[in-house]
Amino acid sequence: MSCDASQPPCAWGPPPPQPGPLRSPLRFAAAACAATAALVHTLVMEDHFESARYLGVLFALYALVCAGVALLLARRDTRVVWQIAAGSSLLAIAAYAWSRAVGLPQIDDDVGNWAEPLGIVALTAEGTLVALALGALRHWRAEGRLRGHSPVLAGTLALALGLSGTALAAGAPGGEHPARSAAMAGMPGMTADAQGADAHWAATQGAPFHSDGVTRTYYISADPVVWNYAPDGRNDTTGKPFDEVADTYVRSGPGRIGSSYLKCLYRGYTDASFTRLQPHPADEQYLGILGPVIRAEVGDTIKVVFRNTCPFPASVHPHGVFYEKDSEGAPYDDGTSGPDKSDDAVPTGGRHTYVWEVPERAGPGPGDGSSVMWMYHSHTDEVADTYAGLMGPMEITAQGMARPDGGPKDVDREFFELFSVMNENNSPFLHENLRRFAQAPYPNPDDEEFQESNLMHSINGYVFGNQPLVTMRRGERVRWYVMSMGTEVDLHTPHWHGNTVLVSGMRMDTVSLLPASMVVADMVPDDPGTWLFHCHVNDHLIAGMITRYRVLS
Ligand SMILES: [Cu+2]
Repeated sequence: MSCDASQPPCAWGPPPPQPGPLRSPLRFAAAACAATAALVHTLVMEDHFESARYLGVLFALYALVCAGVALLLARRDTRVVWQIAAGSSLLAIAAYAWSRAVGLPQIDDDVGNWAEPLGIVALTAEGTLVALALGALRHWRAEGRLRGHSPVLAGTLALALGLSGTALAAGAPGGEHPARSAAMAGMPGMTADAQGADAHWAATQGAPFHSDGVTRTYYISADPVVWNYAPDGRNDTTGKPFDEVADTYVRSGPGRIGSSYLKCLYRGYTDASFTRLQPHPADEQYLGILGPVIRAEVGDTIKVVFRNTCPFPASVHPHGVFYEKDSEGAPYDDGTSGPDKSDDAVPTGGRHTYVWEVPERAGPGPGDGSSVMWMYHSHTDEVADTYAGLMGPMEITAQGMARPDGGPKDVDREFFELFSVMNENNSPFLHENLRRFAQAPYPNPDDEEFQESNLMHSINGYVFGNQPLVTMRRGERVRWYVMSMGTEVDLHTPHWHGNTVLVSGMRMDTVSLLPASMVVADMVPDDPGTWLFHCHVNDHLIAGMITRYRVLS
């Protein structure tokens, strides 16, 4: 048969598309790229299901398509297989770019996250696959030059590259969104990988507690005590007599109570007979109105044998530790009855034994030092009880870190400081205090100036530097436990002159307190001298919330 050049198509014109094999020398390498893309998308499928269901479904479908393409490329070298390979990869690349540039429906936290390691591996595999497919479709043929095992070798190499790249990327720390990783890294004990998250949640506990430590018994009585906020009768921070501002709070006289008030305080006793007060050595006098320091180690059990001699019912309610309903110390409708109510309001002359367990979750967390602070206070009439003075500090030491008394053995000195505007107007003893300490004419209790005179801006129940000086040596490991109680005026900023502290890994010389917040601040003093330690809130500072500490060289 002859050929007429004027009648295309003919043997001399462009050849028609061939349905036969494309014979790309990199067929198996392309299959490896598809397999890599399938693997990467399988690895992140679950996360994407959690983010948005439709995205998880798309990831599953795409992983299936990739796996299919890999198999087909290895077995059937046809134009349509290469077209599917190129098309699906181009779609995936476009979706990736869209998710990073604009964001997908329901998901915008990937915007800007171009450096995700697994994403880069997938993009590389898909980009290579597109390039190989285009090459194969545009007649990039082996033409018999590549024979034997070369295509299989190329495929094996590409697969090895894809698998190792995927493994490296999956283990890379940057596998999360950078902003999310940074935010999580900011949380103590929190890392962005799954293992870190597991460790974080394990540290919050939840398992039943089995005590494997000792039982530490404290004998604590709520006793009526006359308390003087300024026993030295002068301003010890200035070394001078009280000025007019100080007199607002400390001077007694007609219609003014002064610096002494009848209060109800927690006091420690030596045993259940409650006949001998726990000795208060000179270096503990600074504790002032605070109840005895309760110390325990993780694993221990704390037992508080409580007696109430105050003229109103009281309780002991702890923070942080584990208690059952008979040891909570707070009356409310909690569905309990009988013995489970005996802790709520111990009447005058009554007793109750509180049992508190000390599981891991009551002790130091991943970002804490060797001990943490809690408090205990009466919660029968929470407001009146705490203004009466029924508050105390508690510290829990990490397992294996405790001295025999329960305090941390890596600390040389510990100080407990309560910053509170004691509102004596809300004390259950207000009328008794007026009768005992003020002179006639007696004021209307609603009188604003009278009320102001009863706001005792105190540290451990001391004002204007009257707290006994606490002393430490340069280079000692000093742990300060500071807390606040009260109402909206009780936002305090304890500030140390001369030295700095470390709080949760951050250096500061002023810490922030709100009512019932507790902060542990570690100091290794390097600056000997007598230094101010005061609340930095102006109103509080001028009203007497100021004391001093001394560092010996
Ligand atoms: Cu303050």
